[in-house]
Amino acid sequence: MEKTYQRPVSLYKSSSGYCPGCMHGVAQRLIAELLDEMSLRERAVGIMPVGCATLAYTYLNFDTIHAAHGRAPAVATGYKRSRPDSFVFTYQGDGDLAAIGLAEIIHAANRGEKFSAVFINNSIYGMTGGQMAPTTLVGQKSTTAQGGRQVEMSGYPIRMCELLSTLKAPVYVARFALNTPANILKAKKGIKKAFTLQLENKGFAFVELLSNCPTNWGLSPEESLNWISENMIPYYPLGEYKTPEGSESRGN
Ligand SMILES: Cc1ncc(C[n+]2csc(CCOP(=O)(O)OP(=O)(O)O)c2C)c(N)n1
Ligand code: SF4
Repeated sequence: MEKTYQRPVSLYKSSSGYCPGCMHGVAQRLIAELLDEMSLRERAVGIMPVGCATLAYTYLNFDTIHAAHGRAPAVATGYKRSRPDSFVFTYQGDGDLAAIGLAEIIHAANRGEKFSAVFINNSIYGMTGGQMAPTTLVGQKSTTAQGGRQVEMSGYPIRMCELLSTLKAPVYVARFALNTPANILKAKKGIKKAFTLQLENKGFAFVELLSNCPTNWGLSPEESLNWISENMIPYYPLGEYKTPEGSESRGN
């Protein structure tokens, strides 16, 4: 019988320490599958953030570097510039990328650095117990906003794709979601597009993935996936915001 499902070589044979139902594991598996399929494992280096996202280095079977808070784009810049033949990607959560490291990501994107950025938006700080992040939705409760996010106090949730796609340099800016099998397959295609553009030496690519945090949202894994559809996607529309062709195709 043909074996259609197997562990990518780019993924260690270990059990996951992520909370049950957390989609970080799915996002990381997509990356591992692509590195295998695109024969990139030997020259890949993943730049890891702080937060639950960083645990990726425990599971990914290729070189990784752990960057200080929010500094993954700066480390990726240095690595890629000094070793242009390497394949470099960052993997960051929303606390790391959109709060602590907001300047780093904006300037790396604006310089058109030739690496790929994978951004996990789970609307909250996962690892440190569910504080409000720049992506926390209006009214969404968190440990530091127990009555729900209030615009008067905290402003509106930041939409990273919309913000970065106003810059001239990035070649690809797109948002996908990990809430359904169909959307997971679309996300894989989007990450592949970003990786391919790097291989073609085209420039900076940014892929946002709407994800979940069942533990800090206080929901079951299934409820958390529904919560993405009902609450996150309406505020964070899916689609390609910037492509090399200059076209836009939102809402797919
Ligand atoms: C009290 C405290 N403040 C700040 C930090 C630094 N820190 C480490 S992980 C993290 C949260 C990261 O959240 P996010 O980037 O959203 O990633 P996730 O955990 O959701 O993957 C922060 C702020 C810390 N460890 N402890
Ligand atoms: S705390 Fe949230 S983001 Fe972290 S592993 Fe658990 S579910 Fe995932």
